[in-house]
Amino acid sequence: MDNKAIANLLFETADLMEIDGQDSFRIRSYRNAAQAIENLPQRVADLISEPKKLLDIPGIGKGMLNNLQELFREGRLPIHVTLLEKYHPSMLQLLKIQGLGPKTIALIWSAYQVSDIDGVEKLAREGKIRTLPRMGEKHELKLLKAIEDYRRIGGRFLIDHAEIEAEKLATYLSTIPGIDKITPAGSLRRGRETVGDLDVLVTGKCCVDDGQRAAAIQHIAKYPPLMDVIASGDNKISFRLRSGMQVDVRLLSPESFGAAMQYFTGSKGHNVALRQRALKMGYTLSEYSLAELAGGKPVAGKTEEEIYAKLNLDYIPPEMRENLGEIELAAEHKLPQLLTATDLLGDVHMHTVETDGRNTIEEMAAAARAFGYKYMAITDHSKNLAFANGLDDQRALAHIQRIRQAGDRMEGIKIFAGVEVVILSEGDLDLSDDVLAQMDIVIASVHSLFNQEPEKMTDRLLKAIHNPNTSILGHPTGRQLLRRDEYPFDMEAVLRAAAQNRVAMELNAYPDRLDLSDVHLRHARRHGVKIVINTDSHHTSHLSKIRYGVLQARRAWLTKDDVLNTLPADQFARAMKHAW
Ligand code: DGT
Ligand code: CA
Ligand code: CA
Ligand code: ZN
Repeated sequence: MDNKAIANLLFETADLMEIDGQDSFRIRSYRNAAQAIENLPQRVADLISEPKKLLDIPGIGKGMLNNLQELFREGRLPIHVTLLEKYHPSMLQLLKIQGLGPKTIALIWSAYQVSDIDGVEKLAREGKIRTLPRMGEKHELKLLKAIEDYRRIGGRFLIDHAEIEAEKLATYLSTIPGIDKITPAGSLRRGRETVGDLDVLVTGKCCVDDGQRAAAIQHIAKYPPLMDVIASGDNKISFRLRSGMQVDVRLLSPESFGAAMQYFTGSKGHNVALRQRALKMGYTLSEYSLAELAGGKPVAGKTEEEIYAKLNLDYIPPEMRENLGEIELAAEHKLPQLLTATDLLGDVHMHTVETDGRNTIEEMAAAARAFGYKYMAITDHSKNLAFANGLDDQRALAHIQRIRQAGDRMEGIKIFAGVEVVILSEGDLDLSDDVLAQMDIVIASVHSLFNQEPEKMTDRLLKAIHNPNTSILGHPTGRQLLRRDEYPFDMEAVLRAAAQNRVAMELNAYPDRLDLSDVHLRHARRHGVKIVINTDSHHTSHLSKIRYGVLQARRAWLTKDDVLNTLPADQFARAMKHAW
């Protein structure tokens, strides 16, 4: 079990205890331990045989130590099991509804003994939630909306989560004798921002012989994080992981591996269009091969490249396979030269211990240099973000001075001094103009009051864009994937203003944001708006998340020219002052 899984289990237990009306001190101790474990650099699994070290961690006392030891011994936490028996596992799903916390759930339970989403939705529709203590019609409507949102996005996972699960599974699969290749397909390979289920393709000698294949499938069924097998066949097994994620693994012969990769990478729309093209050219395309219509003789199948080539197409990168015109371009040999990770020369949105980051200026800079960047920027928060200890004018000036001094000492990387300034409710920035004018980079972001009327939000963003100090509009739509929708505003007007004022738009690569989305990025590109891809790192380990941004950029067909942080440092600095 990794730290994240342990922390989740403890958070869940605390929520269930709260629903159960248990002692608040005890509940807090579970939450504290969960938080401590979530942030722990070492793995609890590695420390479990050294109780002293575990007890040294603030938030973990004797009782919690016993819990953890029991968890590793038995694979379960008795109190968690007991509470789930009492309230039914559906309670955990109910806890995932936004705005529905343990307190409200306890209220609902004590009045109606309902512990599942369908049941709560029915109560709300019947007007039976508004009559509960401290509830009203407004709460009831909000709850119905939250349930609707959950249904829409529920069952999907963030791309980094899917990637980690795919890597863990690949490590396990690699121990099967005779295995040669293990590759994720489906939406993960296409780089979609969220992933429904994980599709994993496997090939090698183990997949050819019937007996070996059956043994391999049996082995996969014993994968420790597996919760239950949904279906198992001759060359395929589908199962659910404890995290709730569903996985389809297919074992394929090497002759048809390319055809299978093509088929299972999708998207469905791309595949349908490709199959039509094949038919017109006298072929059939299946998950096994590209074959002649007459006689069925296979002409390609080992690799994707040969399949596309036989169809007179340039190779189409997986990120583009959404049937949005890529097949036509590939036929005319006009596919764009998509941005690659190595095109990026810097990451210019990161935080330090001065506000809510976890590392110092020097540590972030050293990490960025080790990552291979030529430049980077420190852009800590401004004062309106009080919970992040945001900078006021005075601290902001002192901070950029420290950043510049660090830059003078640092070799091999250019450090820009910037700020991530809050866009206030009317569109003003919350640091004074003459302070902002001293920055190399000003990222202006909305961090509060997301519920404004669309017209008001549009005016707010337009005003921020018109501020001559603004270089970049940070995470422009404010969405948080699987959690919070974009705030509504007139994107068209904002893009036009950004293009006119030469203000760049951010592609925030943090996997729970990916903001702008691929769809908006495509739109931005049509308007001639330049993009800056940033991680918004709060820790040195976050820098590598840039790759999720690169994937979205590729999905939006962006090239090096569309992205400002591919420019050399001096040109990039000018671009941050609207000169490009
Ligand atoms: P997801 O899982 O919702 O994030 O999205 P995908 O794209 O991974 O979809 P999934 O897992 O249902 O299927 C994986 C790929 O397999 C899909 O992208 C294309 C292919 N595929 C699945 N079902 C069909 C089908 O009925 N027709 C065609 N042409 N392709 C299919
Ligand atoms: Ca899938
Ligand atoms: Ca699938
Ligand atoms: Zn930030």
